[in-house]
Amino acid sequence: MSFATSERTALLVVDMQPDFMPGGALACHEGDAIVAGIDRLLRTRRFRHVAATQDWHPAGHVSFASSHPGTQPFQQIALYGQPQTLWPDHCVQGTPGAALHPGIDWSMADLILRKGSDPHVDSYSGFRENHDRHGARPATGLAGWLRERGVEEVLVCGLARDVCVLWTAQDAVAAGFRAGLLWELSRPVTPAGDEPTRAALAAQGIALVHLDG
Ligand code: VGL
Ligand code: ZN
Repeated sequence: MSFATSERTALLVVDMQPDFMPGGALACHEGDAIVAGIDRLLRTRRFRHVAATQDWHPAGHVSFASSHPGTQPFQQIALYGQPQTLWPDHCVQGTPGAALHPGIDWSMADLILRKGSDPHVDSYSGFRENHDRHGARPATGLAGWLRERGVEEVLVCGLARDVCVLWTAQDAVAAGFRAGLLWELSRPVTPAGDEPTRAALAAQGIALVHLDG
């Protein structure tokens, strides 16, 4: 897909935070490699609408392995009847690892949306929390924010390609937006996740967008 933007296109920058960088609490593979590119893209001022998400968990969050005695990070458990991957403690509210990455000029971000602050529910997507204890996926309000601004199409970049970026793109489509994933401006937690990610994008009509396209 070529990379044309209009007044009706929004850029969504997902979870660009130190904890997701190499050496961080929940490092993404080559997560630091996309910092400069995202900064450059923002500085082009090509996007009329820019929203950033910030993973923002209270200490003791339900997604932390440390909250479930006897478990290890990256293990899966059942939570409210749904699979939940357990993670190392990460993006704890107010800690340096949870900050917006200082290598990006955030001036162009119109909205900074924090997610994952319910101690009992994880939240990968910028649009909806993961399944809660009642089986619902509460909305964050992002779809309404975009719709009220006349947005019809979103381009998603950031971290992690196989987790929060993918879920955000999928929920964008479910909310009625066209969606594309900026492949070169995302990186996975697990490189082995790239094939399933490509398959999920193809199955759900999410465009794989190349910056030089
Ligand atoms: C993420 C796992 C847990 C992400 C956030 O930003 O992709 N992954 N929390
Ligand atoms: Zn998280």
